[in-house]
Order: sequence, then C-alpha cells, then structure tokens
Amino acid sequence: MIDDVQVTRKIFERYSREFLNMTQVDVVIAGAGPAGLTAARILAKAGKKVLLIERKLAPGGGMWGGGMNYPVIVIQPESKHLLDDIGIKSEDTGDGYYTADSVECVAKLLASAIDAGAKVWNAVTVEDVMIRQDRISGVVINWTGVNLTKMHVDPLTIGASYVIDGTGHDASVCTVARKKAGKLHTPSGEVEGERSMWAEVGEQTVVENTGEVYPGLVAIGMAANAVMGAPRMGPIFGGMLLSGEKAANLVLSKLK
Ligand code: 48F
Repeated sequence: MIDDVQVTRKIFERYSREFLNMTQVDVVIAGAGPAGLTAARILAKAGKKVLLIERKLAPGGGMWGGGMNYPVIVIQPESKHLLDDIGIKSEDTGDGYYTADSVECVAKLLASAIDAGAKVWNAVTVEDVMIRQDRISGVVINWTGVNLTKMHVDPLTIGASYVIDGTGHDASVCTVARKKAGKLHTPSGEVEGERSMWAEVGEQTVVENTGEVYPGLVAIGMAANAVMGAPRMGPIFGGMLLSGEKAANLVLSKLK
C-alpha cells in the first residue's frame, strides 16, 4: 500500500537531512557546466565535501546543445584524458581534433561527479557571497523560482572553505563578489567582460585565467575568461574540462 503522505514525509526527511549535512562544505561550485562538473568530480574523488549548485532544473550548462544544436562537441588532444577517465567515447578526426556526443558528455560528466561523492542541488541559484575578514566564506542561495518570480523571500547561506564560480558567460558569482568585496585580482580590479569569439585564443586563456580572483573565490571555465577579459569560443570544450581540472588541483593544494 502506498500512502501519499508517507511519500511527502520520505522526501522531506531525506532532503532536510542532506541539506543540514551540506550547510558547511569544503567547496561550493556555482554552475554545473562542463567546467564545474569536472572540478566537482576531481574534488569529490579526492575526498572533499563538494556542493554543486545549479540554477536550472537540468545540470549541463552549454554542453547539451553541441554546436548550434547539432549534438556533437569538439575537443583537443590535451584534454582527451578527461573524457577517457569517465568513459566518454570520442572519435579522432586525424588532424588534431576529437569529437564526442554532447548528450553522452553531459550524462557522464554528471554521473561521474555524483558517483565521486559530489552533491548536486538543482533549481537553486547562488545570488550572493558571504565575506569574512576579506575572504569569501560561503554563498547566499535561493530557489531559482523565487528569483524568477522576484518574490521577496530572504535567502539562506552555505559556508565553504572555497567557492568556485563556474557560472559561464555570466560570471555571476565574481560579479556579485566585485560589488560586495571590492577589487578582484584582474587587470583593472573589475569584471573585465568577455571578448568576441576566437577559439584559438579563448581555449588557451581559459586555462591560464583559471585561478583565485579574490581570496577564497576561484573562477573557472567561461567565467574565468569573462572575468579576465578574454574571448569566448564556440563548441570546443577541451579548455572547459582542463579549467575544471586545474581549479580542482589548485583548491586541493590550498586545502591541504
Ligand atoms: O555556461 P556553462 O556551460 O559554463 P562552462 O562550464 O562552459 C561554457 C560552455 O558551455 C560554453 C562555451 C564552450 O566553449 O563557451 O559556453 O564555463 O554552465 C554554467 C552553468 O551555470 C549555471 C547555468 O545555468 C549553467 O548551467 N548558473 C549560472 N548562474 C548561476 C548558475 C548562479 N548564479 N547560480 C547557480 N548556477
């Protein structure tokens, strides 16, 4: 016999237990795009308590749609290990590129992050940061539905030793941190803004720009290029994966 009220109770009991367990974590990652998912997997596999917060219902960011909705992505050889590690099949085109199925990529990036121990909260938005002693000490969150409807509902907070901004083109965590914290570690101290599409440069700079832009706050993926004033790129994703890997290793070295 199934009792509807019991179904309600099971959901709320489990969610509240898990929510309480995640109120203080090693790393919060805002944005479950390819960069955030890769960072989450590596950090969680290393034993860190990782909370990945995704604004939309479906994690995956800009990877689902491949290029102009043709569900294929391109990566370069330097990043192939990050597909191989989690069993994503790729095709060598023989001239320095690999292709992969974009839906397979998202499914396996997400599954591997969860299997490694990362917790994913979907339909939740990071809307602000906490700052203590000139260091980011956590994030301020609310239901995405609340944000979309602009209801006046006060948010809640999650404490974290490190916050990673993986919010893509918006770089929304760095943007709010700039407003609240003062200057970032960027050329002008501001969020520089992304430049127009140039894959060759963007793919290189996205890895170079991955780093701590304010104490306790690391920018990754397209957010790193947006913050540092570097170009966007099309559906070539190797840099995003390498950025997630670099950020995870950086945070692991800092947390030691
Ligand atoms: O945009 P997204 O995929 O970021 P990424 O990992 O990868 C960029 C590529 O997809 C693509 C590209 C390819 O070369 O340039 O754009 O850097 O994923 C960002 C995720 O962050 C979520 C958003 O819904 C998306 O899934 N997001 C954005 N703002 C917030 C957020 C927020 N404030 N709180 C939580 N999630």
